[in-house]
Amino acid sequence: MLPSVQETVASEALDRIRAIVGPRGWISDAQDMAPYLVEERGLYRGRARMVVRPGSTQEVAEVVRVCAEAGLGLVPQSGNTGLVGGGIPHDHGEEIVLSLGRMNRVRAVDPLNYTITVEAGCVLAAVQKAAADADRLFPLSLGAEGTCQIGGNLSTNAGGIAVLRYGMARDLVLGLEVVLADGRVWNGLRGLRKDNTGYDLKQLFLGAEGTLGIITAAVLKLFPRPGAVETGFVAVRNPAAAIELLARARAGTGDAITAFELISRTALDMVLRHIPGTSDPLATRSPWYVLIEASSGAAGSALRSALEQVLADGAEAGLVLDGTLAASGEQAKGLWRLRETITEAQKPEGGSIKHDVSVPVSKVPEFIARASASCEAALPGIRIVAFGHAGDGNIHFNISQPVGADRAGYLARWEEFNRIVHDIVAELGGSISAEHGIGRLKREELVHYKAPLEIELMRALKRTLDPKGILNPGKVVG
Ligand code: FAD
Ligand code: 2HG
Ligand code: ZN
Repeated sequence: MLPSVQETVASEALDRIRAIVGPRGWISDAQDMAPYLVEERGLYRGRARMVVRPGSTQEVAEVVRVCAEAGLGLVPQSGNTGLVGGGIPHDHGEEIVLSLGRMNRVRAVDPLNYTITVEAGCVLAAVQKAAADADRLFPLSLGAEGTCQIGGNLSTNAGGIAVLRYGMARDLVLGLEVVLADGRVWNGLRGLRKDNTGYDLKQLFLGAEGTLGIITAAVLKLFPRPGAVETGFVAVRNPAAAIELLARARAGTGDAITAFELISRTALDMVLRHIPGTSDPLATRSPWYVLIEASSGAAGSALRSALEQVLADGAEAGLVLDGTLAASGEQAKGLWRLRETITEAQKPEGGSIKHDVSVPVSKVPEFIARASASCEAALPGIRIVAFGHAGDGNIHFNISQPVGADRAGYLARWEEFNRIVHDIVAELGGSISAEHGIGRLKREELVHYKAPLEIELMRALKRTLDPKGILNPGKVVG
């Protein structure tokens, strides 16, 4: 049988793409493509015509132009650590994965302007290191920082552990370079803190999950490196005590709290069970803990004293049951490891239905209490693994299957639990995706909970910036 016109066009386009990126810039061997076609937890698996790995913005632009002409769908991918299936192609196999990993140069560091200009494929940890080498801080920090890349961080508007002080990824960007859906390059690589020349176009691409353009480079904000950092692990009576402690800690340290992470005992137990080299830092067993970090510009012991006082007052008020402050950087790392390996530690426990939600900080205790009770009533034996960035009102309300239950059967109830948890979130004025994005996982949820006008505006933007629908088709609202 003769190939269809569509297939001939696609095959010619692939030839053109191979010529653009050269032999190092594409992969089509099934085994070599495999890591690009499955995500973190194996929930989404796809197929692709090819994985393209351009080495420059110019190459990205030419590849996009060819795809636009041939009507080929492109799925941008950075470190592939996303948790909503956004970077994985569909299983019809007609899309191309565009991996940014080879574009990993630091283009410039300007310590006096407190900025760094990086390409999209720079690993987050490498950006942090480049900043530190210039005696500056790039504060974005998350458990996946050794693998995720800045293009993915900006496209998901990543949050992480320092949002309380420094904001989300969006807040750390001054300028962007973006390849548009027709292959033109928008050079918005400005390092300005003030620029009111009309619409702030970069905001369209931040958090757009690759559906409106391909981010190829960014100018990021840097900060002074803190002179003192204190890290504590604290057993608290309950989530309400944690939130009360946060308010006191902010006031008692001159607003120096940089991270405030809530950890349930269930989550901690999973870490202690599955992550080698971890141990319980406290003698007191409690259903809830917080990992608290404070930083200040000035070196010295004032910050530690202030934090000690906050914890002592908290103990007197019955909020704090026990606690420890790290005595060294090594000890602090050990405490952070207990928090950052929770995602990993949930895997051996079977199916996990995840909810990355936010509510006003003051409503966190009510959310956890109501959602826990409703989920436990719906399926006795499920294990609530609630943890996360309580200081931002962002709770990872994950629920692990009952011990011994069938994984697939449990995961088939995902939508049912979504409705239970997300309805409570909506009643409390919260968001069904605090930091992980929409991708494929939450497309239907987005339509369910967003106002029709918001969906209409989002679709209008998509049509305007990507009229042929080639950029990450079927993700977010596409
Ligand atoms: P990918 O997964 O490759 O892509 C993510 C999305 O962005 C996809 O839709 C993709 O198509 C699009 N995209 C990628 N690159 C580009 C580009 N250059 N231009 C346009 N679109 C692009 N997330 C948080 O927010 N906070 C956390 O604390 C956090 N902790 C995590 C801990 C662990 C252990 C893991 C596994 C994940 C965690 N995540 C967290 C989720 C994930 O790390 C973030 O979403 C991260 O920002 C994704 O970056 P990435 O490079 O892996 O992107
Ligand atoms: C974190 O904060 C991540 O560790 C991942 O956002 C959360 O596993 C999760 O659901
Ligand atoms: Zn998180």
